[in-house]
This record gives sequence, C-alpha cells and structure tokens, in this order.
Amino acid sequence: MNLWQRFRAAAAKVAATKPTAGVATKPPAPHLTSSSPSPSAPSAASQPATVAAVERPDPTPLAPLAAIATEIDQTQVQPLAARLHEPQELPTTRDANVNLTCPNTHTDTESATMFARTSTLAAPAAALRASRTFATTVPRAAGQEYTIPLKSTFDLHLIDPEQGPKSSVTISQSALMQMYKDMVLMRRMETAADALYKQKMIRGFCHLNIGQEAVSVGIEHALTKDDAIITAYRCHGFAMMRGGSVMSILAELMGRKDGITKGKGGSMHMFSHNFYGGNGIVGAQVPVGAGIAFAQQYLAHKNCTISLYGDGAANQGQIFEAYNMAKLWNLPVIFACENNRYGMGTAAHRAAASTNYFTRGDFVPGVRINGMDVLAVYEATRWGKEYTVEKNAGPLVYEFATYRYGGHSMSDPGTTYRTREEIQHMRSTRDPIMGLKNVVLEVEAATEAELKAIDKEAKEAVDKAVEEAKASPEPAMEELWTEIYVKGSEVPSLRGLTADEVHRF
Ligand SMILES: Cc1ncc(C[n+]2csc(CCOP(=O)(O)OP(=O)(O)O)c2C)c(N)n1
Ligand SMILES: [Mg+2]
Repeated sequence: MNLWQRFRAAAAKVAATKPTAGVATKPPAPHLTSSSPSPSAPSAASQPATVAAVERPDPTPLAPLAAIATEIDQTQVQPLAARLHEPQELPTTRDANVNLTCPNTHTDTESATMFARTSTLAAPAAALRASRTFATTVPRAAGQEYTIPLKSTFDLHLIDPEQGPKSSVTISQSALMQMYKDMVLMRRMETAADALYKQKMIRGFCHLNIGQEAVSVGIEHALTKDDAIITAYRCHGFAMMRGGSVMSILAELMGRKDGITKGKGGSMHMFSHNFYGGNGIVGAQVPVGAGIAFAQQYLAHKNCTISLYGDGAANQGQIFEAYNMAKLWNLPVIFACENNRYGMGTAAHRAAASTNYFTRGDFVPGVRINGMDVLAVYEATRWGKEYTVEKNAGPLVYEFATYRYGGHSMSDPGTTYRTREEIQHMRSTRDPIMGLKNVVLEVEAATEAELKAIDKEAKEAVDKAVEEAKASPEPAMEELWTEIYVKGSEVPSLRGLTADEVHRF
C-alpha cells in the first residue's frame, strides 16, 4: 500500500469512527499538516474562524492520519514545490528510460536525464584519445568512413529498441567535418546578429539559437533538399542549413534588399527551397507541416517533413489534432519538439502536465534525443526518414532535449527565471560544438590546428558577410506590393495603410 492509499484507508477509518458535520470532519489535506503550506491551497491560518468552533472528532484516530499526511508532505509535496523554483540537477538513470508504453506519471527531470546520460563534453581531448574505445589507424581522407559509438542514448515510446535508431553512426570524414563547420559558422553568425542588434542595426524581434545548433545541423545532414522543414520563429540556423547564405540571413535581420526574404520578413520569416519558415505564431506551423507531408504522400514523393515546435507550443490543441490526422493518414512527418526547457520565461515543467514530449503523441511512436549531440540528432533523423518514407510506417514524435544559452529574444536577458550557474553548467559540459570537437579529435578526423583554422575561417566569412549585409540597401518601396499573391493570381488592386493608398497590378 502506498502512502496515499494508507492515508485514504486511515481517513475512512476516522470517518467511520465518528461521523460529525462541518469542515473539521473531513480528513485534513496533507498540506495543512505541513509547516510550509503549499501555495496552491489555503493555509491553516486562512481557514475561517468557525472551524475552531466545529465539533472535532476524537484526536486518537486522527493521530495516524496526521502522521501519514506529514510523511506524504515531506516525501512528495515539499520536494515537488521546491523543484518549481530550483534548476534541476541532472540525475543519472539509464535503461529505465526506454519506454514501450506511455507513462502517465509526470516527472519534470525527464529531459534533464537525457543530458546526464551523455558523457561530459568538456573532457580534454588528450584524455579522450587515451581512453578511446575505437581505433582509426587508416590515414584520414575525405571519403573515409567512421563508425562512431554515440555518447548518448535514445528514449523510445512504442518502438522496439531492436528496431529503433542505432547506437552508433557511420559517417564520412567530410560529412563529420562539414557538421563541425556548419555549427561553428552558425554560432558565429548568431553572435554577429547579437552584436548587430546591440548596435541597433537590427531592430524588432530577434531570436537567436546559440546552444541549439546541433538540432538544425544534425537534421539537415540526414535529409536531402527534397525533404521539407518547417519551424517556429527561432529559425536562422534552419534557414542557413536549408541553403541561405550568412549574408542573406544577416541582411534579412537588418531589413535589407539582399535579405533571404528581400528584407521584408526579418528574424521570424525566412524561407528557402523546401523550407517553409520561420513562423511567428506559436504552434501554427505544426499542422502546416502535416499538410506538407500530406502533399508529399499525395504526389508520391519519397520524402518526409520535419515539423518543429518548442516545448512552449507542445501543449496546444492543434498539435494533437495534427498528430491525429497524421496517424490516421499515415503521413511521412516527424513532429519534433525542441525542448530547450523554457517557453519564454516559463520552465517546461510549470506549463506541461507531462514533459515527456516524445510520448505525447499517445498512439504515435516517439523518440527522445539528446539535442546537444549532433551525431545523435543525425542518427535519429536518418532512422526517422527511413521509418516514415521507406517503411511507410507513419508519423513520429521526436523530442530534442536542448538548451538555449541566450534569452528568449534579444529583449530578454535570460537570467531572471534561471540561474547563471545553470547556463554556465550547460555551456561548459554540454556544448554541441565542444562535443563534436572532442569526437573529431578522438577519431583523429582532424587535428586541433585544423579545427582552429576552421574557426578562423568561419570568423572571417561572417565578418565579410556582415560588411556585405550592411552595404545592402533597404528594399525599394514597390516591394511593399510584391509577394502577396502567387504570380498570376493577383487581385486587380490592393489597398494600403490608408484608403487613398491603392496599388494596381
Ligand atoms: C499563438 C501565440 N501565442 C503567444 C505568442 C507569444 N510567444 C512568443 S514565443 C512564446 C513561447 C514559445 O516557447 P517555445 O515554444 O518553448 O519556443 P522557444 O522560444 O523556447 O524556442 C510565446 C508564448 C505567440 N507568438 N503566438
Ligand atoms: Mg522552449
């Protein structure tokens, strides 16, 4: 019998012993026996004065009841209340996280365990080399393939572990190095955007993805450009991976003509071939992603769609409607929640009754992936495409456990709802670039000097892109009237901001 069952049994006993009227006959709620009352329930002090006057049951049968209530409070209620306000330390559990059934209990440390099951990334390369478990004696060459054991594991929902993503990746030297280059370039680009914003060259909304690079890079490396991606407003990295140049992205942020959306979209609205944005309305892109997958299926294309959203969007009704339709129609879509642990300033566990986002498709199989490990993201996406397209097995729900180092947007310092220590801890132990760097050195795919040269090259490329973007003019006024309708389907005239402002096509 667990604590609650014991409590109920004791309460039933009390009720049977002395039935009396009034509030005092009810078994006391556990929080009332606590010295630190729960914020969600009235404190004992705030009980109406009449309570004292009500006839109380005999205290003797109440004693065991109070003892159990205190035990419940101390073992269950108080730790939960404390966790609402404290950053989560990362426990280390492993195999228990392979779920073949949908767990219905809520723990807010689930995604945190994902990081914990990754070996620390900050270990010095020399030490890693000394302890490496696989040898690569073959001389390095672009075409050389490595089979690299993953440093993180996957959590599965309704997926047989034998059939799920592999625990290692097989990847060429050039692809491995390209992943590193992409992440380094992306971080430099976002760092430049941060500086341009502070110089007031970028205005309005600007959501940086520093810390989350492994998600967009790992996904893109596992897809082809015929597969589709749609995401929310934290989209600069995806735009870059879908073919946008650094210059075009920075120019877009500055509202310049050479921007990827001709300077008309800004931070949240970037598009390119088979990249459907860049969407500012939280969650709205998720059903659109299902629609893109429907088109792929209808047109018999052998491709899939990755429809991304944040933990802050994951509780919306439209997400579940999209899951349902996708499963009903067996669509080739991967719904992918980038769980960076906060929706603006709200910690995920304060907004979600279950933070096991990968299980929330219920009947849709799911995988939780360490989103700070680019190789794990790559392997999960490779497997997911095979599952949804080649095997035609229907949709999946992914959760990428990730972390943003900066605030929600440039107007959020990002340190009021989480501690500086938490950010520092993630930066120093889970950084995706550091993690891949260690792997590269471990397998001897490149030397420290070669990696340094890549960093330098990325810095120079971004510096150049900044200058080019700054030199780009603002779009012409006529651009106000373009790209509103598909060419050939325009209405005869469009009204502007005021009634007398009319544009005729
Ligand atoms: C429909 C809608 N409601 C509210 C907002 C305001 N808003 C912008 S971002 C955001 C939080 C989203 O958090 P999350 O999905 O976790 O994404 P993250 O910023 O962490 O990448 C909210 C509520 C919005 N843009 N759209
Ligand atoms: Mg979030």
